[in-house]
Amino acid sequence: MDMRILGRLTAADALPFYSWVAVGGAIVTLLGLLTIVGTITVLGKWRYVWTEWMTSLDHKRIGILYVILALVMLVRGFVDAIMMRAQQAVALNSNGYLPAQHFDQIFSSHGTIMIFFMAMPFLTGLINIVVPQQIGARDVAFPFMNSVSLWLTAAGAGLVLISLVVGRFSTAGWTGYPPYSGLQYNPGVGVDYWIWAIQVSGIGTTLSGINFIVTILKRRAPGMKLMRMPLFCWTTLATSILMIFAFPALTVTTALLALDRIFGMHFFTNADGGNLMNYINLFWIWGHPEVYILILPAFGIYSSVVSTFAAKRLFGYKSLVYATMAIALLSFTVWLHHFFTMGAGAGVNAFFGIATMVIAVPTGVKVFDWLMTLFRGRITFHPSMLWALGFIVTFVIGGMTGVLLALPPADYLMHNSTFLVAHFHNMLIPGALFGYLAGYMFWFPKAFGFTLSERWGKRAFWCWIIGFYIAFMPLYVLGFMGMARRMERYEVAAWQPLLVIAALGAVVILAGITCLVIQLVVSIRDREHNRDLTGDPWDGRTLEWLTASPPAPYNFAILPQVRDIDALHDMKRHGSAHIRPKRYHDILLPQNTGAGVLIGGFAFYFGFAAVWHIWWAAAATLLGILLTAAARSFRDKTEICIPASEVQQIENRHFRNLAREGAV
Ligand code: HEM
Ligand SMILES: [Cu+2]
Repeated sequence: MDMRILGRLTAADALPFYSWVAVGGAIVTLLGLLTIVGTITVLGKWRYVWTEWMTSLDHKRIGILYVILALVMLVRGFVDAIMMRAQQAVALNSNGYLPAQHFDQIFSSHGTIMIFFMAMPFLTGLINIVVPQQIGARDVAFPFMNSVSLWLTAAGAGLVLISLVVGRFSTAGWTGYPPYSGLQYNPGVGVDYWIWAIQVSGIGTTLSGINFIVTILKRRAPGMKLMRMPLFCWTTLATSILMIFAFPALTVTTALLALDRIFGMHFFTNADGGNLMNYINLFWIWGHPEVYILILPAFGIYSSVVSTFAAKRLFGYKSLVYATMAIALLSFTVWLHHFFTMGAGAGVNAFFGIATMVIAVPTGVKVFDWLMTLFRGRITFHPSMLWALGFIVTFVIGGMTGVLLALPPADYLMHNSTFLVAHFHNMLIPGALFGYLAGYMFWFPKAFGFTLSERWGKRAFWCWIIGFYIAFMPLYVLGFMGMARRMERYEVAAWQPLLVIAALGAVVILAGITCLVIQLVVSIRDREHNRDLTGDPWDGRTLEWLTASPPAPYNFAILPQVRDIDALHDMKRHGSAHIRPKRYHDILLPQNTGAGVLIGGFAFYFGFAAVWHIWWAAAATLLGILLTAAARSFRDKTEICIPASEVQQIENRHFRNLAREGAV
């Protein structure tokens, strides 16, 4: 152990002078930070940002912050992707433009960012914004814990970003397999950044899982039986259950790896009594459920979108619920398909191969139900609907390549090839990201009170889907041609044309990302024109469309009474959607607190200190977290009261808007 004041942090090897590309990345990262801080300062908005957003315990605000984090990290993760595509397009018999070590950092940070800091915050953000409203609640069960989760996630993302400026990131891939991630082969700080970024954000995710489970079980409006919940609430429940069972496994795995690295323990070194296969088993006990944590919420979003824009009740509601829960359960039974080559017997491999294929059954049920919902529906081609349609077609292709990989003998040939890279992008881009983007365009007006430009949304969709096919279909072929994943240079001339095509596909996706940015900018510019005063721009079917857009801090002045699956649709049919109560009551809401931000800040410094072995600082920050949590728990007054008169004023405004639009 290092006992110097700054641990192993010395300016000489901390700064990224090993490659000009890395220096460029560091500068861009710093400029990005400066731009954000500078803009808020110049506009004089720090007070507003702090009191209205950073310290807010309102689930909708927390959700929006999560989504902003996800979109920023999507751009960062995509920059990594396009750099890799550019490198592989030119690296035939040459070193390309990226030093090997740097290329390795890029695929590691790309995978890590996309999974942990793009997809996870995106889905957590959407759940936060939508689920409490869909179940007719005023907030999540534990609003303060919600804020802690957000800031722990942000702290983890911060650690990945800072690794580009001070030190380096891991070169061991997003999975961090030993022995390469062990001290012997990877003595620098890269793997430690990876470990602590995951550790800090992973605890936030576990807390989120607890929060959503309790929220859904305890906070439903009167009459909202479990079997009347919108599908998105069901998939949230399933995802949250997976979060609380799977993430602790990851926490333990990376903690053991940290012990190996810091204290020379031997959990995962094959010498001295350890076994690296323990790591791989533990990692995928988290890792396989993780892909369903990413995909199930998207399934819920597609269910909402498809039934809304087909103007029909969801076909086979019950079968969708059972299929969701079956997928959640089965996801824990297949982890071994990630290492068929471990050397287990044929019987073990056959079991896990078949278990994997069984998941195709409930998934097929879902696809069937969505198609039947579309059948004879009055279809509106809103961009969200396009994402859903693009998903159905593309996801089925990815599913079939997955069944192929589930055959142990086939997997022996393909598992480390670009075929695998094509397969999992084929699942995760349509199966997760398209769903989040569909949800983003669907619920944006709910969060902000105006709709997003449909024209730019459609352009974004077409660029993404076309770009996806051009970028990833060649990788299937390259896999058959024997190209391994994670190659920074190669000598096989026949691969190059396909890699160039794949790079062009990434450029088309870049156009898609650009469209997303333009969409946001023009929609904000035209917001008065796109204003939605009813709170229900798509003739929605579920309760979130009953609230105003943006909703009052308390969502519902009077908790709604639920009598049907599509609660709002049912109310509209009976003319009972917007009935004024005789009188309003005082409403208690959680009071803002800076404690969540403080805990996130401490966690960031804890991670940084642990990476650099600055042990006194690590101890101090842990103490800081404990004291902050203790101080917060001693506070008696954690709620504010919105008096009935103020509720009435807010509701009057909403009813005036509804009247103006002819909705009441
Ligand atoms: C947006 C377009 C995307 C492009 C162009 C892209 C491209 C790439 C490339 C070139 C690689 C390295 C392939 C190799 O090993 O040779 C890669 C790896 C990977 N990508 Fe993506 N990607 C994209 C989106 C995503 C998304 C949305 C996710 C997850 C939600 C994701 C997750 C991963 C993971 C986990 C790896 C493996 C990293 C590793 O090898 O450790 N990617 N991607
Ligand atoms: Cu798996």
